[in-house]
Amino acid sequence: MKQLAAIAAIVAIVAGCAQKPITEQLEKAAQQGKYLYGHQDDLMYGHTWNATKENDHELSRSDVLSTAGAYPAVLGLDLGGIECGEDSPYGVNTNLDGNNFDIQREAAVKHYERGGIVTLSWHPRNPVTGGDAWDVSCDTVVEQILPGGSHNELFTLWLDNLGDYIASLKDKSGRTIPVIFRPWHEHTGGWFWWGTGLCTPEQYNALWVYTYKYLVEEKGLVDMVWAISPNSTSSEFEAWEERYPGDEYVDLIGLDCYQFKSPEEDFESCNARYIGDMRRCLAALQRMCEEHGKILAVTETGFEGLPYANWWTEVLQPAIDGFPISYVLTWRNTDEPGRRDVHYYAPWPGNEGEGNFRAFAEDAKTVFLKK
Ligand code: BMA
Repeated sequence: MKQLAAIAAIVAIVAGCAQKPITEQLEKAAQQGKYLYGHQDDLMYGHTWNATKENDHELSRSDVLSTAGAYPAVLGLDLGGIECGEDSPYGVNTNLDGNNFDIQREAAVKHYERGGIVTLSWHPRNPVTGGDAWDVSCDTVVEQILPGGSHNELFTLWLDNLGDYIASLKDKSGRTIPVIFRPWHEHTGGWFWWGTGLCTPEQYNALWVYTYKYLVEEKGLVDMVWAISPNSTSSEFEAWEERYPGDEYVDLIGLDCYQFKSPEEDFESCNARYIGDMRRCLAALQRMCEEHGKILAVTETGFEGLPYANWWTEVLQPAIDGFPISYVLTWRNTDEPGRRDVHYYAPWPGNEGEGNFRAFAEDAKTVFLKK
């Protein structure tokens, strides 16, 4: 009998391990009709401050905390530049948006220890041309970095640097924290070197599987939730299914969908268009998630500069409510002089959208981190 119990315990442990730690948190929110709120680089900088520039290791500031009264539940961080190791073109130990990678590591761990979820995106340089993620001047980059290609060795080294950094995100007990990893995003658009028109669906899927196997099997990063994020501009839903590496390699399917307004357009039609696009895409993605047994999210969204004061409750919520999304993340609030009054996606103290954002945070459906 004792032996049976021991076997049962081992089976339970193994079965328990199979469930990735974060997935439960995300699934629970979606099942309760709630969604976590996320903000990119939230602890790293805001409208008038920057942890890297001030060498601030406290990491207690947040534009979201200052306006909504609570930290976002999801913290987005980007690894662009880590692949180059010491040769990061953005400066020593610095990511593409100026974050110091050591401070960023501390931010990730702090957020996790406060009970939050960390999601890592990655805007890697172009390994063939030496340009950035947006350099689409060469349409054979993916082909050249896959096994057998001329730049496979360099790319594998890049994955190694990336994996080392992710593995170094350790909590107090020395364990690597679980994260949502979201590589090769917006691949149904044509603006990143891994996008549509720059590689075949087979090559895209092979790139994903190569990345997965390297990070999971070689680097031992077994707790990552793998998120794939097609973008909304493509109305061909088949493209989402075609550029999908397979259920074994994906845990979450998210949508990247922004609101854009031309000067001629009025808010009424612009808001309606965004709500319509989002709902049409989320309906299709919900179906896809159900068919594949995956978690749904809005992995990136926002209206740059929040030009519509009641955006949160009058535009964003009507766009996403009713879908079983686990989280919704808005993009970053830069502090760069000359850009900070334009490039922000969450309110900051004194911004006219503050009140409406607080209403959004107080809504029973949204999940923030209590202080
Ligand atoms: C874009 C902008 C850029 C930034 C990039 C990666 O949408 O915010 O300034 O470098 O995301 O974070």
